[in-house]
Amino acid sequence: MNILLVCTNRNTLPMPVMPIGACIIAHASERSGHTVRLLDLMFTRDATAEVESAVTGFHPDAVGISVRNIDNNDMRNTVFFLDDLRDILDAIRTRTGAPILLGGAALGVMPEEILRLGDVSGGVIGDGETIFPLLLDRISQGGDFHDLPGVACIENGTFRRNPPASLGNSAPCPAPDYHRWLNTTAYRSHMATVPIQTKTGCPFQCVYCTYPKIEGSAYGLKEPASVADAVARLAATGLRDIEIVDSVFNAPPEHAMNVCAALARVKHRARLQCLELNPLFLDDSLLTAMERAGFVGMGITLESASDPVLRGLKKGFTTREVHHAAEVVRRHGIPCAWIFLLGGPGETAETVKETLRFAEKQIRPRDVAFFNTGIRIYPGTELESIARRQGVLSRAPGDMLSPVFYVSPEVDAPWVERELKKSMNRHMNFLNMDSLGMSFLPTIHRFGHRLGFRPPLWRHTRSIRRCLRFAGMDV
Ligand code: B12
Repeated sequence: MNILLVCTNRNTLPMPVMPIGACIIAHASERSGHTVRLLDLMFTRDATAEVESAVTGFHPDAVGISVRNIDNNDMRNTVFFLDDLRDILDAIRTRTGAPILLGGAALGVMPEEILRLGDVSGGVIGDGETIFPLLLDRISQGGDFHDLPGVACIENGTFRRNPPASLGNSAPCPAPDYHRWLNTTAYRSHMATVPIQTKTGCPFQCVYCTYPKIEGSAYGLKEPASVADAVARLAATGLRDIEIVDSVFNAPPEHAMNVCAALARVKHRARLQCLELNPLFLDDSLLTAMERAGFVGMGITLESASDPVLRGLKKGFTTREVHHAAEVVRRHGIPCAWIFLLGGPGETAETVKETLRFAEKQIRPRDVAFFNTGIRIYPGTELESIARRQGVLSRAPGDMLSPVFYVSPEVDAPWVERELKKSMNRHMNFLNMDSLGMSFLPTIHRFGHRLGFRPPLWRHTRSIRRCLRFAGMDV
């Protein structure tokens, strides 16, 4: 069959991200004997026109749509991405009667609401690479596919979904041939990193988080040697800035150590990074292993440095681990981005001050602190129940596709922003959501790339902010 895959993500902030999931699906569909075309809308001028022309010219027997982002998770400058999706689905449906199937992280977060956006045949929640080819087989044989694991649909107006299949451990690490499917030159010139996954699944129970909904809460570990092999292969094709996109890289800790050891054994020439480390499993042996493996950047997702908030968010660690992580990081050379989420359950003026104090005192000037204020509330999360109980949320669960945010009723959001801004004025290595949403950030990325800078660009936050402020900008 002719299979058209459309990647709908056009968001270039904070930088464009390569659609790893869609590339994996494209590869799996081709391996099953189909003729596949992947249309990546990231750098297109007129998305609807591109989609129309692809449908008319390629005559697809099935269309797969990859949907990554619902919104930008930014409470003050909210951008909602799914109006575009509606237009794209309409454009496809008016030109073909072929089944339209959705997939991608956004579908895992709010499947029902997204499936209701257009006239689609269904969607696959979670792992697409095993289910999508099976689903295509059924379509090619004129059969029904609605009993397959992970498939969701709207049937006679009612939402239905099957439990997802478990991927199991020791699967090989998928490393799609990005050059084959994407305009890799455009991505690289925007400082995009090349995604790779060492596992699926997230067993943590952070109250706000959607990761277990998207990937399941049981781990599916990729074989460490195959991760190293994939990294080496990608780097050999010039894709050297590789980012591990696991929900949390260093959990389970033995797996992260095994992956690092496997990476250290091969000569890969890649510059590795990962933005999701849990302080609970962060120690000298991990950072030494990461240094040997070739990491040039890492992120620690603390969210807070105050115990009442860490408890309220159910992070599973305390300020003891937070301070220990800071000590460990100082003993190593890998540049570090510390990620904070202000305004969670239990946040008060005092806890905000405690977190800012931690950042000001414990974070090395050459590292970066990134702060977001206000937490996106997703239906089905514990944060939704907390918000309803506290009277912060009144919208119906089915009405939460357009973004809604939580800020602890015990703290005033504009006050938090002002305190943060004061701290940012004193510390040029601090960033907030305004910094990530700057409309000229893509220009900075392209300029930086031309000058020979390579990801992660946040390593140069202090110099960039100083230059922009010198030019009169309030950043
Ligand atoms: C790593 C990550 C990042 C990294 C990406 C680095 C990189 N080089 O790729 C960084 C930090 C840069 C980032 C940025 C952002 N991210 Co992010 N990110 C993630 C994370 C943790 C993993 C994404 C990933 O690569 N997964 C691995 C791949 C293999 O999975 P996948 O692409 O989803 O594909 C699988 C399935 O979805 C499915 N599938 C995919 N497409 C298709 C198509 C069909 C037809 C089918 C059948 C199946 C299918 O099969 C695939 C293989 O199994 C997810 C959370 C999560 N656990 O998914 C959030 C997530 C995707 N991000 C999210 C958001 C909001 C953002 C930002 C907007 C945040 C911000 N304000 O800056 C930006 C947007 C960036 C952009 N330009 O679009 C949201 C999106 C949903 C939402 N709430 O709107 C998520 C879900 C987290 C959340 N808050 O819930 N992100």
